Amino acid sequence: MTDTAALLARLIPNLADYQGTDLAVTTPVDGSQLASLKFDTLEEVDAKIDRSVEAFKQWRNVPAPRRGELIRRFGEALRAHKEDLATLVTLECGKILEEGRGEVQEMIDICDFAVGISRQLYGLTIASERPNHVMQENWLPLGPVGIISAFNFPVAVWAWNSALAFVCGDSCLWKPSEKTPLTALACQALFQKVAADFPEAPEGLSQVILGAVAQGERLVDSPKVPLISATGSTRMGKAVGPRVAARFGKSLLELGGNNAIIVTPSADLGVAMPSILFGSVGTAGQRCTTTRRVIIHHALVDKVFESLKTNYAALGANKVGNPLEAGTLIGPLIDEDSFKNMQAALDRVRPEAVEVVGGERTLEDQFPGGFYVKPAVVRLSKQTETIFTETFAPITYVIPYTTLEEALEIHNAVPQGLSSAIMTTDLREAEYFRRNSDCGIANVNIGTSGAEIGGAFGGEKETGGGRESGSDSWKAYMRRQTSTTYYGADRPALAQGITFDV
Ligand code: UN1
Repeated sequence: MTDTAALLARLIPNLADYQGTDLAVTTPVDGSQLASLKFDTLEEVDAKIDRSVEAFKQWRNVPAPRRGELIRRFGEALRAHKEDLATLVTLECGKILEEGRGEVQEMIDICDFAVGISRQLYGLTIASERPNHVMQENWLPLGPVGIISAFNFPVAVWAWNSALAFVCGDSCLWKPSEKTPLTALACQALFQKVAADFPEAPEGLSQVILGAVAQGERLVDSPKVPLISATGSTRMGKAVGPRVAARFGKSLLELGGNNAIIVTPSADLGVAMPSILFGSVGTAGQRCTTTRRVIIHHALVDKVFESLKTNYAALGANKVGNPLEAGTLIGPLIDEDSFKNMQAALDRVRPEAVEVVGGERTLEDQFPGGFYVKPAVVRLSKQTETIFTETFAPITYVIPYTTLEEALEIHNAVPQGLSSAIMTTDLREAEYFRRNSDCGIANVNIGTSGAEIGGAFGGEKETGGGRESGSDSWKAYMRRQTSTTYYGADRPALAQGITFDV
């Protein structure tokens, strides 16, 4: 049994400072209350933004490798508190403890990556067309970064953004999901502890904003916050993107997915099946990278569907349960609304489906306040627009195809473009898929979810176009400046060969 009060006291020693009556924080495990919090008023949001501006003015002048040292120490603190933080992630968002640990590991990994990046914020030297001139491109700190995060990766996605933003010289304002504020307060407390022992870290370098839509909008609309990085539904992104654009801010959007795995006749099913299962039902279908569609060659579709049915029935019967207990593979949905959305999606598709298996609520007696479901697999004879919207629940749609060209057409027909995969042992099929998938992520013989931090993460179309985490995503947190220097002593030449003799 987890002693929740002791866990919270260890992770958030100042929890009393946040107590209030605006928000009852409950656990999806059984619906019981974990804490009751107050929201920031809009004036408090403004004051936090102003503090963030002041913090930025100091932090941007700290040498980047020193900024990296702060993140190295934060990574160490995460290592020391990994088990506690993973347990709180599980309690607050319901993912199984093993995945809670994976989420904290993802934070540790991005801290390590950011430490390396802190010594590699490279610009360019560019050949000038003029004598005795040199051109440079420099990357400079950007300013306060607003981070809006979702419940399903309550801490890792913040860390992707903040670890990079901090080494880039920015300050951060974090508006966590109302469903998962405690994990944010825990990270904030850990960060504050590390920053307190770091003389160059200004007060207000990292701040959490507690609130709902109004507080989020205040942050999004502030011209003092040059970058808003928002993770959530496409609906949320459609509200945030234009608001940030209206004030000429930059936005980094990570929105919905409708990810598919294509299973070709040459697929090794021993490789394919575990990837399909983890991608589809892992995290109870609540990842933006969850496999929602499996597009299977018609020669294999009966066999794979039967195998999925057998596996889903076994999972539904034995592996759904308390996410804190070892052996559980599928925890609860986040809340009742999510359960209703899942049922509504199944009801919509039922008239079009060849067969629907699973999807029922389970463990109601044991957890009357928790929403546990058996994973559902739906066989379709063809893809229809009914499944074009993302449902954040474990529903897998099976769709047959005949030619690989047709498979890619089915694949790309949805409005989202986050993650994709093909199961094949044929090099030509793999390369055709990579070149034709319209997603930001295109994997071969690996599922759609569970990306490593080293690659750029994000997607096209309604997924929002943002890239965060690895590769050169750090550039989103800096501003680019082009600078030309003349080091000659004669009258300097003008570009384009212009003469202008006064
Ligand atoms: C998300 O669901 O918002 O690739 C992020 C993955 C994880 C991150 C998911 N590394 O599934």
